Amino acid sequence: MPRTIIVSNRLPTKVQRTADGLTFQPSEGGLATGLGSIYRADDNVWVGWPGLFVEDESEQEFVTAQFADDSMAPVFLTENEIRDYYEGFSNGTLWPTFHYFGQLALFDDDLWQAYVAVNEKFCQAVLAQAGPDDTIWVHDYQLLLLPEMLRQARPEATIGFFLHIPFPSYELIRVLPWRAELLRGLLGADLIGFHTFGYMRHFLSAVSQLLGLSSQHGQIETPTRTVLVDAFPMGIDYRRYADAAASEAAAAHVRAYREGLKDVRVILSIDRLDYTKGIAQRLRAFALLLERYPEWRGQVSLLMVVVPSRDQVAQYQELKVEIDELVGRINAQYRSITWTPIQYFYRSFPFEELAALYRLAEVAMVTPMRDGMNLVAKEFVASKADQRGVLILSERAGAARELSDALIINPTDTKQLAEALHEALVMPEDEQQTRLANMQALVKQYDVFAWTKLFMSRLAHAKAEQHSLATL
Ligand code: GDG
Repeated sequence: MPRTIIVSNRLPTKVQRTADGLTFQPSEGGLATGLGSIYRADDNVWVGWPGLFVEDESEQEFVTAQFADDSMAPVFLTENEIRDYYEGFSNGTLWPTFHYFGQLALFDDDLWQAYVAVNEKFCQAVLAQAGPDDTIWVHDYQLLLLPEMLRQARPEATIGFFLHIPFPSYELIRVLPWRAELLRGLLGADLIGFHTFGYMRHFLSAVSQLLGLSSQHGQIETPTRTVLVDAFPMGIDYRRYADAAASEAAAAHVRAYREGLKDVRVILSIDRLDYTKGIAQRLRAFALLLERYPEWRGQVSLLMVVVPSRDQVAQYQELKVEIDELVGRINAQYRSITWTPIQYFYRSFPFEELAALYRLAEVAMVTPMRDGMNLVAKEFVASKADQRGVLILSERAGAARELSDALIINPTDTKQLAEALHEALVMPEDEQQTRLANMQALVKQYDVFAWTKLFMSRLAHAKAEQHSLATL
């Protein structure tokens, strides 16, 4: 029976080195949840890096055996590969370029060579798993070259690719010395998916301007094949968030938090530490709210969760210092003995507590500078059983295309953001309800399971069309 091989940089399990040896924990990420139903079924398998350096051969065998029980095949990376392919080219070159932070991008041919070599390594790992009739679904910016490498090895294979981050304007892509290779790498796929039509348009324009390949209705004609390109906005496991937020466990957490917070109103902010997320701008907007509307002092707190991420990279360390200083300054300026303006956490929360935070908050500030989709926005919407709450959402998050009932803002416009905060805090309940009901209907219908199903069926369809054209 044909199988599905999922490929992503990280496996959907967190492996950690502790005093007692290696520990394995399922990841709660959206991708792991959405694809969980696929890769655990039949003989399907997920190929990826376990997320840490495993040098010892016997330890590698132990990890491989643990993963095999859960339908996963690990790709081990050396310390140099982690530094040059992952932290270097993926997070130091592609991540800033694709999020319009071109000035931060590294242009270093050694990093590029490591990226090519690791994509090759993934290719070998996939080929070791995949039979000729299997479907291969590759994910994200760390593996842009993989579709074409697989195509060279298996010309008939069914290969899908999904990009989780924005695809930027041609003007950013053209700056990359390796732009043509990257685009050709992607064109090895039969179907290339993006979160929005905007990203898809940018991709088609880059392919046309840099490779001279035209397209019609999302179909690119290469000299040898037709490649289909389409938008598939990723969803969440709606029920999981709605149920968790409505649970007695979440209610108990909320009661406990309320003892400390008293009746202060809560604005929520949750992200990984990243310069794309607009965390510092958000803090400045909150400070401006307190300055312009002194009536909110003592009444409202910003509960800000920053999840540690990429803390080996200098830019991320600098951003952490900037956020620490801003929080310190704003709290020192406005706080009282009984009220803290910003409740700041630099850590992650267990899922049950995250659900409680979504339930507790009246306003969520999701204001990235750029974000492929942003699942936090959808999770907040799903968590509001009583349909009370306001989402403030950046126009530059992919989610803004669908969640048009949020208060949509430009995250660099601090004044607009401060005004949106005020508007959210005074919004009548019936208006909150109408907006949330509209957004809930959408997030519920296009959940992560629908997303997976749609992508897989489009991929099967694209392949079938190619076959019928080839036999004409
Ligand atoms: C990339 C793209 C795109 C956060 N804090 C905690 C926690 N989280 C969970 C959230 C959410 C996930 O992490 C973050 O997902 P996002 O979509 O917001 O952002 P990225 O990590 O940058 O993801 C993004 C996504 O891929 C999917 O395609 O939407 O644009 O950048 O699920 O709930 N989970 C727990 N504790 C925390 O403290 N348990």
